[in-house]
Formats: sequence, C-alpha cells, structure tokens
Amino acid sequence: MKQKKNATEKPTKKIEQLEKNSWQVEGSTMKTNQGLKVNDTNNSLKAGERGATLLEDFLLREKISHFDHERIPERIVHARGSGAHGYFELYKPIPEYTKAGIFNDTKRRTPVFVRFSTVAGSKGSPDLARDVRGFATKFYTEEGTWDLVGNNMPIFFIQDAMKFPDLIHSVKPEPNNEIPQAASAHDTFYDFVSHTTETLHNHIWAMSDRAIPRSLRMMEGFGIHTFRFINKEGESHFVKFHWKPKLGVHSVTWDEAVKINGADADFHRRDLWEAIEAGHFPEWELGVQLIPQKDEHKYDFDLLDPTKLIPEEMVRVKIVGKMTLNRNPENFFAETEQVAFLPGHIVPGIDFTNDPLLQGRLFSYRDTQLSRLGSPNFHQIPINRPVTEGHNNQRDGHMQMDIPKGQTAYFPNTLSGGCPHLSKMAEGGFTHYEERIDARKIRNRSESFNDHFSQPALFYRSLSNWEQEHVAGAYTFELGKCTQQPIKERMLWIISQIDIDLAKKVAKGLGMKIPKNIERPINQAIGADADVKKHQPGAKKNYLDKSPALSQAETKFDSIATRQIAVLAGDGFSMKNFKKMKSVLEKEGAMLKIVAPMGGTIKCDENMEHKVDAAIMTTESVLFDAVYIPGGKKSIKALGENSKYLKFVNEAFKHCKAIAVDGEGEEFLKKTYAAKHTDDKAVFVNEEAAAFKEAIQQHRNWDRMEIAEQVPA
Ligand code: HDE
Repeated sequence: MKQKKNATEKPTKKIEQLEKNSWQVEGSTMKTNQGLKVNDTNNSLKAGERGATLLEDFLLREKISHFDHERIPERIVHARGSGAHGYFELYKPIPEYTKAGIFNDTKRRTPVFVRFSTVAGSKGSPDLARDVRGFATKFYTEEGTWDLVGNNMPIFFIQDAMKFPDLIHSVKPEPNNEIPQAASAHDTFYDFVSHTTETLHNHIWAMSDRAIPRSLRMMEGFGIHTFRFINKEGESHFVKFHWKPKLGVHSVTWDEAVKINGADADFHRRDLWEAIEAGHFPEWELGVQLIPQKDEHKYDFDLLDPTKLIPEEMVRVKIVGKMTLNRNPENFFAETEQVAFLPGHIVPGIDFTNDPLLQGRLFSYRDTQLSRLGSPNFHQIPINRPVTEGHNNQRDGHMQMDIPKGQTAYFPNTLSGGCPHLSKMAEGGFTHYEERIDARKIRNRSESFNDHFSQPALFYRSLSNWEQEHVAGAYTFELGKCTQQPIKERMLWIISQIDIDLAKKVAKGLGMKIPKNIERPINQAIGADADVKKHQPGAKKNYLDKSPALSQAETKFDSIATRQIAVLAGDGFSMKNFKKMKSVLEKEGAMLKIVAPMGGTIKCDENMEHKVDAAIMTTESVLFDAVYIPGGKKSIKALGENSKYLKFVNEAFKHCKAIAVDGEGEEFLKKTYAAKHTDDKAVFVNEEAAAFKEAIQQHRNWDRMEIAEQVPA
C-alpha cells in the first residue's frame, strides 16, 4: 500500500496488516491471474481477421468471466456508505467501570475503520436523502475486534427485532413499482408509522435537521442500545455510547438537500474524502453515560427500550477518549464495501443487555454477511481480519485463505497437545455477565416499554424555533407526498398527540383539519385506536421540560475549519481585497474556491494568474457554506453578464448563509435579494474579514429564515 501523502503519522497495526494484501498499480506489468505476462488485452483470439472468436481464448474467458461476477449483493439496509481509517486514543483509564483494554491503556492507539451510511437508499443513491445515518466503528483492539454499530440518532424506530423487516419493507421503494428511491415520503412508510406509535420518537428525529447533515464530519454518533461495562471484579454498569464531533453538529436546509442531490450526489462522500486528503482529519470524542446496576429501574422509561434516550441532563456524558480519521481507503470495494460489522463483536469488559432489538441484531448481522460476502470465512477478508489472529477448530468453507497446519481440528485433543488451548480468565478469556434470570417463556412486550409519546414531545420541546419550523416543514413535505387521505389523517392525529402546535402547522400546510379525537375510527381492524391510548405517558411522567443537549442550537460554533467559501470572481478582481479575506479565513482552516465565468485561470487586478477552482456552469451555490465577492470593476462586470451568479448569491441568501462583498462587489449585491438586508448580521459590505469569519462560524443566520423564504430561488 502506498504511503499517503498526508499521513505524517506512523501507520497503525491495522494499516501495516492491510499493506501485506495490497499491490501497486504504478510500475506493474500486466499478467493473468496465473502470473502469465500478457501482451495484448484489446483483441480476442479469432479464426482469421474477420472470423469467429475461438473457445480456446483463455485470456478472453478469464477477463470476461471475472467481470461478469464483479458485483456482490448490496446491503439490504445501509447500502450507500463511505469509509475511512483512523485510530482511537483514551484520555484516562476507567478500570472502575470496565476491564476492556481499550479503556484502560492510554498509550494505545487502537486502529479503527468507520463506515458512515444512509439507510434506505441503494448503493448509488444520493447522499442528501432525508434519512438516518449509520455510524459504524470497527475497533481493532489487542483483545479482539469490537464493533460499535450505531446511528447518528440516539434511538431507533422499533422496540423489537421482530418488526425490523416490516419497518424496512415500508420505507424501501414500494414493491410494485420500485418508487421512490432513497425517500421516506411515500404511502407505505406512513401507513406503517401511523399504525406503529413506537416509531414516533425516531421518526421526529428523522423529520429534524439531523436527517440532513451538512457533513458526515458534523454529526453525532450513538450506540443506541444500553450495553454493559464489566470491571475486573465482574461488576456491571449500564452504558450508552456517544460520539461527539469536534466540529459541532450542523445541517443543511431541505431546499439545499434537494438541490445538492442533483448538483453533487456524492456530496458527503466527497466532503469526507477531501477533508482527509487535505489533512483536515475529522475527530470525535467518545462519551459514555454510566448507570450503576442498582439504578436499573430508577427511570420512567426502561433502559432496555431502544426507543428511549437518557437525557444528558439526567446522566452526564463522560468523555473518555478521541477518534481521529486520518486515512482514506485505498480501494472502495476491498475496504468500504467488504467491511462487515457485527454488533456481536465485543471484547472482555463490554457485554450486551436484554434489549430485544439488540438481541435480534446479534443474529441478523452474521446471517446477512453469509449471503452478502458469500462465505463463513468473511472474517478473513483483509479489512475484517482482527489485528490479533483468531485460532480455533473452524475449518474449510468457501474461499478459505488460511492454511491451518497440523493433524487435528477438534477439541479436546491430545494429538496437538490440546491446542488451540483454552484461555484462562487471568489471560483474558471471555465470559458473559452472569445476569440472574427467573422468568416465564413468553411472546410479549414489557409494559415498561409502553410510553411512546413523552420522548418525541420532549425532543420537539427542546428544539429552538428555527429547528421546530424545519420539523414542521419536513412533516408537511413528507405527508404532502402521500396520496392516501386516511394515512394523512392518522398521522395528523398522532402528531397532535405529540404537540398540538406542530400538528396545526402541518395540517395548515396540507390543507387539512386535525381529526377531532380518537373516536374517529383509525383502523378498527388492527386496533390502532386502542394502541394510541395505551401508549400515552399516563400519570407516570416526570420528564424534563427541556433537554438542551437535543438541540443543534446548543452545539459548537467555534470553528470555520473545512468550510467551503465560494469566491465569485472574473478577470480583474481586486487582489488587495481577496488577499485580506484569504489570509484571515485560510488561517482558520476554511477553503476558498474561485468560481469564475470560465475554467482555467483568471488574472487579478495586479496581473497575477490564479487557478480557477470551478467554472460557474459546473457548480452550485448549495455546495458552499458562504460567498465572498471581491471588488474589481472588470470582474464585477463579468459576474453581471452571467445570470447564474445572481442565482448563486440569491440562493446563498435564501439558505441563510454568510455573504461578504468588497469594493465594486456592492454594485453586484444591489441586484440580489440581499440588497434590502444589508443590516442582516451575516451580510457584509466592506467590512472586516473577522466579522465575516464570525458569521461563517455561526453556520447560518437563522434569524433571516422568514425573509429567506420569500426568495424565489
Ligand atoms: Fe442494522 N443492519 N439492523 N441497525 N445497521 C445492517 O447488516 C438490523 C439497527 C446499522 O456500514 C445489516 O451488514 C436489524 C440499529 C448500521 O456495514 C443488517 C435490526 C442500528 C449498519 C442489519 C437493525 C443499526 C447496519 C445490513 C433490528 C443502530 C451498516 C448489512 C433488530 C444502533 C453497517 C449489514 C455497515 C446494517 C440488521 C437495527 C445500525 C441486515 C435486524 C438499532 C450502521 O444485518
């Protein structure tokens, strides 16, 4: 494997291991898979120049046949993904909670591979679909591989694995016509959701800005389920895992998402790739919420219920370490596509709980890899190999890559000296937490899982005004795409049970009335009326009024690192102004891109040549975080001659982005919708670069939202 230009750090043990399976295209000679040197790969073997191709042509057969089998089944969910390598470092040992090596040794740099994904779309679907994002991390620890297979939202749609196929069948394209791709806004999904009130919490998160992140590098990650930490004494603590991005949690607007999908369907994938190539390595801190075993029943929700979160204001998130992603994969298929995550991959010091969703996942992931990767030896694929090799008596199967030596493949044996021998506990052998169980075998749901409404309501209450507006807009859009009136009515009634103001806004947008009450038969046949009553919070309700940690308005706004700034300029732009802006913004890690009327190079008013990053016809406003127009008479005239520049600025204004103009740039601004709003706190005319920087740092000026909506861009 070639050393990455930007990797100044020592490769991790995992990268060294992967290098053994890599080969370099540059400098290599073409050979068949058998090592035979090839001197013609353009022509098949024929009976005469114009004759039929001969069956004998083994070169043609090898090439075509391999090609015919190049695809493997895409993941049934999370098909669209992007991966990166990196490492995890611990800040401070936490032996009182867990004996896991990764949480006890601050000298270790545990290699990781992370795969981010959308859930519903196919492998080639656009990145900005409204959807939950997968956030799966493979820790290659010295005690074995630990997979933390999470999402960017802290809860899930359903409480029991038994319902997963129904949930996914409802959200996927409809089975008769395979429409729509990568979208939840259709009848079958809302048919299911409106009859399954346990989905409402994750659903309202999916209607929030969390479902349209600005970048994969700017989203949180969650293990969702309650797991266990086990310490050396065998004591258990419940634990929830949180990833906190160093860049804060930021999103785009829905109008941008729709447009980004057309302008650059690979927006998130490209953003992650380019940030790593440029040496802006994304970082997340790992936090844990810890609950002593004795507090298992302290809360008004069940810790085993994956549709509930523990508000951070109730149990603080203790930050324990940091993950850095510093290397792009060498080969998408070999690494990002073939990586296999299994929630069942744990290490001593970490254990499961009886969360019925987690329990089902423990079966599903191994099962799916068998058909996706085609062999029980999928753990031998380089990206899936642990850094500490596994030895046991499992043998053979498709594509066995190892050559276990010796006469025996069973245990116990004497012929191989009893090897592979068992590990003693003192040597790190794994045992399960000995949970006491005394129960009847039943097919039922615990009553402690009943409340489906408190937490969606808490989430909505905790959002800022602009976030609430976005949620209302999302419900209106999604239900507006449904064609069946009874489905919309059921949804409206259910939303009214979460928050009546929210329901009113959605009803207005849909041109409908909220059904008066439950007497209206929702669906007698399946007893949905009764369900809604049963799942109300009831008397037992001591939730917080608000949980500020749930709002993106409370995130970090302290950096402009990696923000993309469009510099709209043509020949003759003011070098003095540009230099002033560039020095301030680039010092803080922002990336300035010259968007010129044509590709190639342009000259500034000091007669220097500058490389054009994008010709205006090849790019769009939605691909940038902010816009800067330096002065320069000739340059401003050129911008005025191409109407797309006007659209560019109007869209930036519509999307509440920071806009700065200098010198003659003011003339151009006057033609845009921003002209009347120069008092806007993110529109700058001949002002200090530092003020523009501050505004970019704020991500968006949401105060502009109402005016922005009037902009017909
Ligand atoms: Fe998954 N999920 N899931 N899921 N999931 C898969 O496994 C499944 C759930 C998540 O980048 C599949 O290898 C069931 C919760 C991520 O490769 C499959 C249930 C959470 C990824 C599967 C759930 C997730 C998957 C498809 C309910 C967050 C992508 C391909 C019991 C905590 C991993 C594969 C990657 C992938 C099953 C629910 C996250 C079919 C049955 C909850 C991030 O096995």
